[in-house]
Amino acid sequence: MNNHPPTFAVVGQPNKGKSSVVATLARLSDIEISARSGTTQKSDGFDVKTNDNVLYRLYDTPGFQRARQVMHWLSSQNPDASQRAQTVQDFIQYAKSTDQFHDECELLTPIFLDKSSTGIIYVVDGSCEYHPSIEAELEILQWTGQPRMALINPIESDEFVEQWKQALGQYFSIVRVFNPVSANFDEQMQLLDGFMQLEGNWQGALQNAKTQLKAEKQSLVTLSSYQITLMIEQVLRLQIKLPIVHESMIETEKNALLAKFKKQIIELESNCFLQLGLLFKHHIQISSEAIQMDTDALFDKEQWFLWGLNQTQLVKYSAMAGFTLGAAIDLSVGGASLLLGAISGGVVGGVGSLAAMKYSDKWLKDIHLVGEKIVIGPIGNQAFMFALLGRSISFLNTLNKRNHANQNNQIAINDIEVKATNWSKSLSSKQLLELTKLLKVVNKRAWKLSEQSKMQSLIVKILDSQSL
Ligand SMILES: Nc1nc2c(ncn2[C@@H]2O[C@H](COP(=O)(O)OP(=O)(O)OP(=O)(O)O)[C@@H](O)[C@H]2O)c(=O)[nH]1
Ligand SMILES: [Mg+2]
Repeated sequence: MNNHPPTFAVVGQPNKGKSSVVATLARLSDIEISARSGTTQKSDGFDVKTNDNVLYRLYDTPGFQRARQVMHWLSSQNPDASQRAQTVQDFIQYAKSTDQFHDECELLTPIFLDKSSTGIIYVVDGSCEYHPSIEAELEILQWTGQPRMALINPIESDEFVEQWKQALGQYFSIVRVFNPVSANFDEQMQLLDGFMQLEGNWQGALQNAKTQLKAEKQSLVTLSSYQITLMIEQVLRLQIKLPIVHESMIETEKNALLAKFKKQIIELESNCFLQLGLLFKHHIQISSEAIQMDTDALFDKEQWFLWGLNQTQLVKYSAMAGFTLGAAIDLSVGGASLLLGAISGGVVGGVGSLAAMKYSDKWLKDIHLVGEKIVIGPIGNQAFMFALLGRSISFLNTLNKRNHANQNNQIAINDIEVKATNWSKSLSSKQLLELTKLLKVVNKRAWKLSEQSKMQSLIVKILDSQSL
């Protein structure tokens, strides 16, 4: 099977999304896609693979330029229906000897590279009106005699989709609407079902491709959950210390130390996002500006309840898990000071917490004196812990939804929108309590292997329910 994977040539007029279809299906982030017509100049084959297994192959091609002249040449050879495919191949030879039909030669050549398994995917734009001038293209493709499917890409709208369906139905056994920028995984798999209908010989290979791609998707979930688990552990264990040479240093150094602490946290998170990007084969852009904006977002307490658990859940599960001090302080003075208490309770474990209250910046409560050192961290704030988890889940959702056709804008790390992902709904009360306890534990000591894998499996549970 691997010697002759099913092969498809993606053809059509210039600028209709051919390269976009290839990029999405083959998950390529470096294929050239642009609003400029005539971007693709040469045919190029791309393997859709899992590990080193080639499942099927796609050819990206330049668009038709002189279809009517080609059709004229073909008709002038006067072949009967049984000779038409051969006539198209004769044309390719003829075109190689002239420089008039560069694009047609490039786009037709892959169709005949392996006669037994090359299908044609013809891409049109459903937001543009159908025009009979393209019928020469449709006829040429019909003359090749190869299995053919048409994809209507509603680039800007679906205004003319029905019209295209009527016209293309005359020339293609399968006509589908497919938007390479937004098509989700299931829609991509449905294309494979269509290819199977086109050609019985592809059944086994494409069924196998579907199975492999689904398994790969599941392994992405597992690998992602591992990366997130590691990151959460690193962030929640982070502590930095600064020796105090003289007491007057405390005031001057504490802000610098706090900034350094935040920076290290955001770097741990960014690094995790980079790794997730690599897994999903997306370029992640991490500029220093993005990091600054993201630092502001991550440390914006207003956003924590959106990312993580809401206040009621937080109080409930914290109390059940034994985060009692922070919660007790909060409850006595009302909801608004919930965070204050949580920070001081979690970080200094009681004694230092009230003394720490005198600092106006809430984050400075994490700074305390231990012997002759200023110590910051680890962060004991539960709202923050859940927010950290929620942000990575939301980032993963963004990555997962982003098709490779959508590559003009690289994903910036601060693209993660603040919104309730409702991830906590995918866990039972028992599992939420387990999660709270795990987060509490890691604030005090590194996770044991069994705890790490428990954390990972809770994250897998969440990711699965987000239909990643
Ligand atoms: N919004 C939106 N834009 C799309 C879609 N498909 C393609 N585009 C845009 O349309 C333009 C052309 O896409 P390409 O994939 O480069 O088209 P092509 O057919 O390969 O173009 P050539 O190589 O020039 O023949 C790019 O700006 C794409 O981002 C779509 O489904 N939605
Ligand atoms: Mg192209």
